Amino acid sequence: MTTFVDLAAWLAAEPADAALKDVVQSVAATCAQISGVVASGALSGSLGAAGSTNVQDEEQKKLDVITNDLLSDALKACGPVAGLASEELEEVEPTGRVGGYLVTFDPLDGSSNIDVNVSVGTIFSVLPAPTDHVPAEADFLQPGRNQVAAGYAVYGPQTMLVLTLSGGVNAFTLSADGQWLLTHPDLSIKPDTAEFAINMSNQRHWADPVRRYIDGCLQGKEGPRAKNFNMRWIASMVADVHRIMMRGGIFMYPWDAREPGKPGKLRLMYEANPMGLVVERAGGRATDGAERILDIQPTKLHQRVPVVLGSANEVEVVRSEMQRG
Ligand code: P6P
Repeated sequence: MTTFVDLAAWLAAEPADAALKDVVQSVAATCAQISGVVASGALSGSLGAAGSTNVQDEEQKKLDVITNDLLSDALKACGPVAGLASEELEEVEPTGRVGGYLVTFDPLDGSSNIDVNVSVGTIFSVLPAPTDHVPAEADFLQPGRNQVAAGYAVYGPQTMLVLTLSGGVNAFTLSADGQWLLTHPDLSIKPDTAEFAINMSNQRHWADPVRRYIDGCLQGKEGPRAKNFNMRWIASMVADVHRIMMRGGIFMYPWDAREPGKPGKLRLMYEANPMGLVVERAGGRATDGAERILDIQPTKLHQRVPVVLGSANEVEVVRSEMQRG
């Protein structure tokens, strides 16, 4: 019978600040709670629209609101948290405390999939808080390389928590009795892949480099890539990224001409940055097509960025196409 290390024991051995471990424990415990709420679905009356829209002008699902409240309440009660920011909240929320950490999160990513029972997830990012004042929005606008921890929970056939603190990337599976057990230590992303993830319905709106890259993949063995590619698109970033963490691949949500003023759909502070840290720590790459995601200096809390991430050598192929213009 295999025995597994639980999250508390793994954190105890992790060379990180005790206060940071408290923050991670708080997020992990809340994700375990969210797993139960998501799994109950219609039985708990938590499916369907909330009848409101968020700061992104997106229709909120009931579970967007429920999960946002669970995470906000937990983090406000967690001593080392000085402030939080959420995809579902227009403004940052200081806790009144000074020092410690800032947490940004997407409480339920992929929520358009909830009502059709497809995997969704929670994404979180932890940044250092200012040491001499109660944090304001400007204090959150740090480049992703400043993150001291990041990760996600994916609510799928298994509920898993994937996180990185000071070292590599480790994945925990939620047991029937609510324990996070270390089942996938030291995740590493294969540098090469033959699997791409992109929403093909936007093809006519892409810039030329993206169109050239995907055309090359679609030409298969007879084309410039000299190999056949497979395609996946779950429309839940957490699920698409998790697949890449487990078997390699490339995920793309590039700029497109549908809304030319928008750089992309995904948000920097609580989607691209945390996923970028996890992917890089597992040996992958995360760019906006050209520049490293973690080097982008944020200017707005809810700013969007184009995202290309996954197997290092494949992300480089896209970057070369972008350089050609
Ligand atoms: P589309 C979910 O709404 C999300 O923010 C990501 O999780 C996902 O990758 C993307 O949007 C899906 O977008 O345009 O394919 O529905």
